Amino acid sequence: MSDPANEADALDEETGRLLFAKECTFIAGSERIKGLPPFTLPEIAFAGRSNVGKSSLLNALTNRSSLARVSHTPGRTRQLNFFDLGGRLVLVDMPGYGYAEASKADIKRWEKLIDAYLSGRPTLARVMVLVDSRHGLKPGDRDLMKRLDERAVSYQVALTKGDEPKPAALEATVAKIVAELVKQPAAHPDIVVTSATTGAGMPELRARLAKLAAPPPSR
Ligand SMILES: Nc1nc2c(ncn2[C@@H]2O[C@H](COP(=O)(O)OP(=O)(O)O)[C@@H](O)[C@H]2O)c(=O)[nH]1
Ligand SMILES: [Mg+2]
Repeated sequence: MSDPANEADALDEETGRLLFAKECTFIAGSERIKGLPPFTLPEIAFAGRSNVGKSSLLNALTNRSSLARVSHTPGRTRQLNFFDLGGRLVLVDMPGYGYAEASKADIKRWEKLIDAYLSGRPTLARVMVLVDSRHGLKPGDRDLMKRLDERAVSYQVALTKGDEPKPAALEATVAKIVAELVKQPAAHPDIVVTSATTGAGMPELRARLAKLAAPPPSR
C-alpha cells in the first residue's frame, strides 16, 4: 500500500532534484560588506569550520564542481561567494573558520564580515551550519550559532562525512547536538546527516532548501 507521507517526501525530493539540476552561476565574491550583490532572491548560506567538507557538500548538492572551485581560487577563500541557482535561490559560500593558522587579525576580519552580513541581509532565509559528524560541535560552531541566535537568523545543522562514524557513534552525536539545539532560539530542532562521498542526505537537503526558494516564474 502506498504511504501518503512517503509520497509527499518523494514529491519534495523531486522538486529539490529539479531545482538543484538548474544552472548554478557565480554572481559575486566580496571580502567587504560594501561589495555584496543587491538583495534579489532568498539566500541560503553555508558555514562551517575549515575542512568540515563544505566544498564537497556544495559540489554534491549541485552535482558540479564549478561552485566550490570558484570559492577555492586564491583570494576568494576569505570572501563571501554568491551563486545564483536557476534564478530561484542564491547559495552563499561563507569563509571557513577555526583553522589552526588563523591569526587574531584573520579572526577579527571574519567576525566583522560575518556580523555585517548577518545583520544586513533581509533575504537570508537560512544558514546551514556544517558540522563534522566525527567531531560534533566545536567552540567555533557555538560562537557562530550564538551570533545567529542574537540576530534571529534561522539556522540548521547538517552533519558532514556521515559515512565515517560507526552508526552507534553517529546516533550519539546526533542526539547530543539535538539536545543542545533545543536551547537555541533560532536553531531548527532537527538536523540533517549527509555524506558527499555516498550522496546520503543530499535528496533530503535539496528538498528542504527548495522549500525556501522563490516560486518559479509564472508563464
Ligand atoms: N569520508 C568523507 N570525507 C569527506 C566528505 N566530504 C569531504 N571529505 C573530505 O574532507 C576533507 C575536506 O573537504 P573539503 O570539502 O575541502 O572541506 P572544506 O574545507 O570545508 O571546503 C577532504 O579531504 C575531503 O575529501 C565525506 O562526505 N566523507
Ligand atoms: Mg572549501
